[in-house]
Amino acid sequence: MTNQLVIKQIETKPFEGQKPGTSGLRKRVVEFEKGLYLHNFVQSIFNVLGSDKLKGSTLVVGGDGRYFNSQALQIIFAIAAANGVGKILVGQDGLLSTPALSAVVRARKALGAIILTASHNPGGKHGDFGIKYNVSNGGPAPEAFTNKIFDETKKISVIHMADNVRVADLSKLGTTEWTGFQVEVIDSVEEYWQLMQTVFDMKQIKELVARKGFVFNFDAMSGVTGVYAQRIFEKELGVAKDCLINCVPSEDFNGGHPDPNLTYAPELVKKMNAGLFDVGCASDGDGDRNMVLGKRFFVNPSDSVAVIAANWDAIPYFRAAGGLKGLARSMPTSAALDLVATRAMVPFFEVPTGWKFFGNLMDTDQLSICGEESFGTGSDHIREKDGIWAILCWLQILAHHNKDTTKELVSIESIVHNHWRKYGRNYYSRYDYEEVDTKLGDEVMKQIADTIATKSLVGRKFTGSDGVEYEIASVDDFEYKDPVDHSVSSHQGLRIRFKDGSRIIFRLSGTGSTGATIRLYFDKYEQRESHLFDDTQKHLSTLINIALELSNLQKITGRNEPNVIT
Ligand code: VG1
Ligand code: CO
Repeated sequence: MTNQLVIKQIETKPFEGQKPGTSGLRKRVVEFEKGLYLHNFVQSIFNVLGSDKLKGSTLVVGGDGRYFNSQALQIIFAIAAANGVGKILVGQDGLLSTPALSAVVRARKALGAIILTASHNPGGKHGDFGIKYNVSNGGPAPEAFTNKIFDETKKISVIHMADNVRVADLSKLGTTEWTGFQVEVIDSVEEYWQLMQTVFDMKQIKELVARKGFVFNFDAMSGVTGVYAQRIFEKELGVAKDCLINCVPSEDFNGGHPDPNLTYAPELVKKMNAGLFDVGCASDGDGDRNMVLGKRFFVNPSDSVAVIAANWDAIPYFRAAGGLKGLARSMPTSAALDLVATRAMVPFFEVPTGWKFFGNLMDTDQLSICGEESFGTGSDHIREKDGIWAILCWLQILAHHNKDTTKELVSIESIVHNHWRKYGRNYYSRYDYEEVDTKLGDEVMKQIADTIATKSLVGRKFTGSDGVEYEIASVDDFEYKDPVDHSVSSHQGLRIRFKDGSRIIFRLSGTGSTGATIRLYFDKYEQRESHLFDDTQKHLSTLINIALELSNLQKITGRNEPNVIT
């Protein structure tokens, strides 16, 4: 006989500020630990879904293993049971990378998923925690849905929760049952690995890995992808164990900042700069971001998606699909991908920041490959960006260019250089000013928004130290109308565009948990062969100076330098 559910109604009061940002609700752990804070948000998700949809439904749940993951999972199980959910699929040890979770939702035709992660934000007791709802296509809930969740959090008064639902051991695969409700612990990697085998030619990648003298290194940054790397890179593809670093998921990411960029992945960057390996890769806490490095060479994420798109025919998945359906990038991402779309003569889309904006295009077969400058790359094999997939893409492209193993290795650097020679190069950089006082952050944005609103900037000319003249062609506040559901998203970034196509963009981050993070993005196209290999910061210095002058950022915030330069 199975256990009857013992369901209780718990009275609650709204918490302020439970508004999901770019990618779910992210706050300090101490916030989430406050009384019914998490309960309120979870019940609000279920209130939006409604009892009809929930009855007997399947939900996928998992997280990146950060502090509070295990407690949060048990709370979610108990609330789900009381709200009529029929089955929960949870990753072993509570772990599922964001892309793997998306894959499981699609493979199992689940109603949706709850992801527990604050992605690249630090974890641990004093770090961040986060929660995000994904819908039945496996992708992040659209804005209309997250707005409804927020509305519910403002009026919530009762939580439905089962008193006797607890899964004693999340490390053991298998099902625990109650009457009308079950929790199945699934292998965190298996279904994702099944999918990856339909996307790539694993045999070819395996041969590259085995190539004499070829060295590949992967840094999981103590996030969830350690589990995936051990299974996929080591067990399936034969990468040596000591080439996988920080591959044991840790509650506080070993005190690190699990953000795969030049600042926060110093161990790998140092080794790559020393020329120790041919390929070095890293991914973030929840496994949806990726960084790719060649020997002494950094692949800018905006270039990365462009090169993958230009080399689609190296990847079996796109060959099977008959080529590219379309390409897309987030607005602040460099325009390198646009050039690939033009040459390939496929539809191209520019969407606001955040992966949720790609979903509709993929669901309507208009989009194959997309990316964001923030180390996010993906395709329509799932509905999230996918770190391991991006790395496998690069390995496949390398394998494709190195079929003749008797010749010298065609390196990542040479593949990118050839890409620039063919398409021209978008010099690109992003400056992040983190944890700025919220008021000051708003002031910077207001000042630039006001200037933009007057349009007085149009026609203004600046001359750089190199004598090159920059003339402002247009200024606006980016607004996006979804071509599929026609929903409108406003205030998605302030843009200054120049006559030569160069761009400066100002945006406030929507993923931080404290203060404001101001992001400045710079993009400049260069076609002259003699200028294809300049230093990025030097090449962009005029644009950078224009941005700082127009925004008054340094004076208002008192910050002379950004925290992170990408
Ligand atoms: C950042 C990135 C954005 C990305 C988002 C979620 O958002 O800029 O491109 O989609 O993080 O990524 P924001 O609002 O802070 O600029 V993740 O890996 O944190 O889920
Ligand atoms: Co992430």
